[in-house]
Amino acid sequence: MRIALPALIVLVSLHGSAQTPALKEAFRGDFLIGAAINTRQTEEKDTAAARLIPRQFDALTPENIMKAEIMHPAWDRYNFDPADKLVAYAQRNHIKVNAHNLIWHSQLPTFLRRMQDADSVRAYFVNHITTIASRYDGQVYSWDVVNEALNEDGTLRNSIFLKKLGPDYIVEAFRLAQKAAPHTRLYYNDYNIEQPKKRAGAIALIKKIQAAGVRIDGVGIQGHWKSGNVPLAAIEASILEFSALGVEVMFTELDLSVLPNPWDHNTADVGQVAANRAGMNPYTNGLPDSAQDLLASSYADLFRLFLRHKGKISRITFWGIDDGMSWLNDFPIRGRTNYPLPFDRNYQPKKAYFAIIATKNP
Ligand code: 9MR
Repeated sequence: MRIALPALIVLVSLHGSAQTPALKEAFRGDFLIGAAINTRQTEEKDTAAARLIPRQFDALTPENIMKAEIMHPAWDRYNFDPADKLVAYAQRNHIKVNAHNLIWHSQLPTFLRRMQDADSVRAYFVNHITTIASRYDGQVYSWDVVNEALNEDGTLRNSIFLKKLGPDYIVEAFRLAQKAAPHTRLYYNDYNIEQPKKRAGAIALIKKIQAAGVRIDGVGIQGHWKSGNVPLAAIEASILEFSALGVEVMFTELDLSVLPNPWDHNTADVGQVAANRAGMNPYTNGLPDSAQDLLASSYADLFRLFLRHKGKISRITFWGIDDGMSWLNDFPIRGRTNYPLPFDRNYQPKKAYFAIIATKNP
């Protein structure tokens, strides 16, 4: 049987052969391409993932192991082992690590959640940032120093840190990180900060840090959006406004949910949950072509926008490698089957993957 050359190229590329450039190669010189990974992957327990990660990505973010709950389980006890392994894995594979994260209201260790007295919270805050940031200085490329400190209206979230330390705690977090990690880039990271009110809050916060003479190197827009409904105009305005502050702009937790939203708002607040009900989990037997196409065109629209502003964007990180590991299978409703990433449950590239790569050669 003879196969025409164009068909052959498509066949070959659909199987992810050497002819298809990897994401990191396609966007080399534009921005880093990262993914959130977990211990199963850094310990290389899964051979398909072990092959795929170093080929596709030049940046990684630990999805969970550097969060306070895991890294700092008791007042005087730190659990460095998983993060040390992750750093060694990244060094072996020449991948930059964005450490995630130092100060966040969520996933806090129990001893801190129970703490009433402000002096003890302050002592935790100083010890936590100083101990962890200094240990990994020169080992990781960057830190999400403060994560998700803002409400949707741009005011400060009423976290334990705001309540006990007051509104300057964010500047103080960056000041401590700067001292402990002089060789590490320091970022603020949040979801929905492309939206005008929350964006204005993030801009005020960055300006406040800068006015205090403290270093902040970048801002991470998480990018938990919906397939077919990506807020492109707000994203573009954010790229322009954030970069005008002289900081790197990054998209740090990109994924596009294809499932119905139980609410009329968009949030990545892990504290929020919704009940399951009929019609909320429509694709348990696979994603129909129409939904697959919509996901691909949504990703293509986004990457075209990213490329238009490539000089202002330093990294695009997907929140996970493959659809099977995505947090969106359990958020905001537990136990659904979502398809938000460029690789499917067998680590095979999806239409979205090829659509992303194709934005380089329109
Ligand atoms: O994807 C993460 C999930 O596995 C965890 O259970 C959850 C709570 O720690 O956090 C998820 O990651 C969040 C990230 O750390 C901050 N932005 C929102 C992300 C999705 O919830």
